[in-house]
Amino acid sequence: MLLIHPWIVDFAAYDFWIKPLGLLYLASKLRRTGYHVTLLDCLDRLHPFMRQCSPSDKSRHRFFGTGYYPKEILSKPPLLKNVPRRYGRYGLPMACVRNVLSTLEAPQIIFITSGMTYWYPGVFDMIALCKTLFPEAPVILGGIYATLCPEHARSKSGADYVLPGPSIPDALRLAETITGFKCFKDTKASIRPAYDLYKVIDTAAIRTGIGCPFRCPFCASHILSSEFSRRNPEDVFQEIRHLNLEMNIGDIAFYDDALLLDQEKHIVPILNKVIDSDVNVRLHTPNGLHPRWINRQLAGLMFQSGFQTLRLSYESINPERQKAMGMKVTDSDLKKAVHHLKSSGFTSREIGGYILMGLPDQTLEEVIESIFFVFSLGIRVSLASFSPIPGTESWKTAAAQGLIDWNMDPLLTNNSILPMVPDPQQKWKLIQIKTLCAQANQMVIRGESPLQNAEWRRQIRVLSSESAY
Ligand code: B12
Repeated sequence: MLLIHPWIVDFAAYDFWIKPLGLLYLASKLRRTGYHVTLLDCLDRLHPFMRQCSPSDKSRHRFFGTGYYPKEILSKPPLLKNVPRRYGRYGLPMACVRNVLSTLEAPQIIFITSGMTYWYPGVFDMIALCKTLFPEAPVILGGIYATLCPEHARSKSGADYVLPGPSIPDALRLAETITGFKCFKDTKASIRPAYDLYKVIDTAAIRTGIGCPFRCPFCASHILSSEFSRRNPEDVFQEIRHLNLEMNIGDIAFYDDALLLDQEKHIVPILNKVIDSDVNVRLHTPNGLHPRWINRQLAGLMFQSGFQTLRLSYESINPERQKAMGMKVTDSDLKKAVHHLKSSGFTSREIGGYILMGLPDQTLEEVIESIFFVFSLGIRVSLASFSPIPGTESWKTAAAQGLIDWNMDPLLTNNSILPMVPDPQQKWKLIQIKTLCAQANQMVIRGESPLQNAEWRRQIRVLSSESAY
């Protein structure tokens, strides 16, 4: 069985502890039922072939195991031809992937995962390559794009089977049918991602539960998994311990959507176990945390257990917008969370607040006021560009208002192009705001406040005073 995590095809990409968690769970399950499994992760920056095909460049490796990918420039698809940025394929260069694949014995089945919906060109290129190199092997496609855009994937990807959703059991049944191999019965209750398939690995992603009980209008979590369930804290701790002490992994990122919910039964025991053990790991939450649940006790446990990168979901200062998200966070929640985190020992550079920009009904003032508020708390700003996701409430509203087409090509929802901001001038201003925020974050890192910097304030204010959209 050959399992593949294809490239990212986009205008920009950065490795924030990206690992194909779903595919690694599938690998583990396939192995336990008796198959021989090989992994090709095109986004593995430590892949031994990466150095051969793309000479090592130290600057690619940055803090805590994150970093840049090599990029091969591609011509833009016609739908994106007017975007004034360079489009490309991120990850192991094509020649390198061909080399890796040509050393393999022909697989019986190829399983391919998929990430963001608008990264589908990388998936299609991989399927085409597999069909050329291994014409006999059926290709099974799963993952996020396959779940959110199943019809698109079925009609256009070239995969033999598209399995949307949490489809690992379906994939096992299909493998049995295709190969005629009678699988072993897998009796073990817990399953772990097969990280040992990497030759060299220094970071990992972990999920302590699936789904999310909230229904934020812009988020697809409930479509990807309709149930919300959590793993046993002891099982999660054992996984962290194994990754850290047996695999020597120093950085672990949580991929959960609601990590802190029901903390006394979940994250508190997990962190207590980490603190009371010989585990020595840096923990990160690239996916935002709910600030309301960060109290003094939890902040202390997070500090002691080794959290290094904390991203708090704030989204916006606009009270109407906060209401539309079910009051999941208020200004005072964010303020209190930051206070507890800082009193526990976290510094400004370690904490960031997510702000959404580029929403269809959002003014520039809303974005700027949200930025000012987050900087007033002495933490960094992480600006997330809004992109409508098929099946979400935001998608339905935008389609009903005629802002997007129901059958819109996923490429047009790329967050880099701010798809819900039609006016090029407004787009340009938001990009300027992003650049100014990056400069301001550097000030925060140096211990300065951007709000005390008159020139910075002037530059950002000029953008808002010109016009709102
Ligand atoms: C962790 C995460 C990230 C990580 C990176 C993850 C990655 N590997 O790429 C970080 C924090 C960096 C990130 C960033 C962003 N993310 Co994000 N992220 C997630 C999150 C929370 C989890 C994804 C995940 O790995 N899940 C864990 C594994 C186990 O699940 P899975 O891969 O889906 O696999 C399951 C099945 O699909 C199946 N499966 C998987 N592969 C295969 C293969 C086969 C063959 C089979 C049979 C089955 C199968 O098995 C698994 C078990 O059921 C999802 C939300 C969610 N709940 O899934 C959002 C999500 C994917 N992100 C989303 C967004 C919008 C973003 C951002 C654009 C946010 C922003 N505006 O800045 C950025 C952009 C990233 C970029 N351009 O680089 C959207 C998707 C948007 C889209 N159009 O596709 C999601 C759905 C969240 C949302 N808002 O609704 N993200």
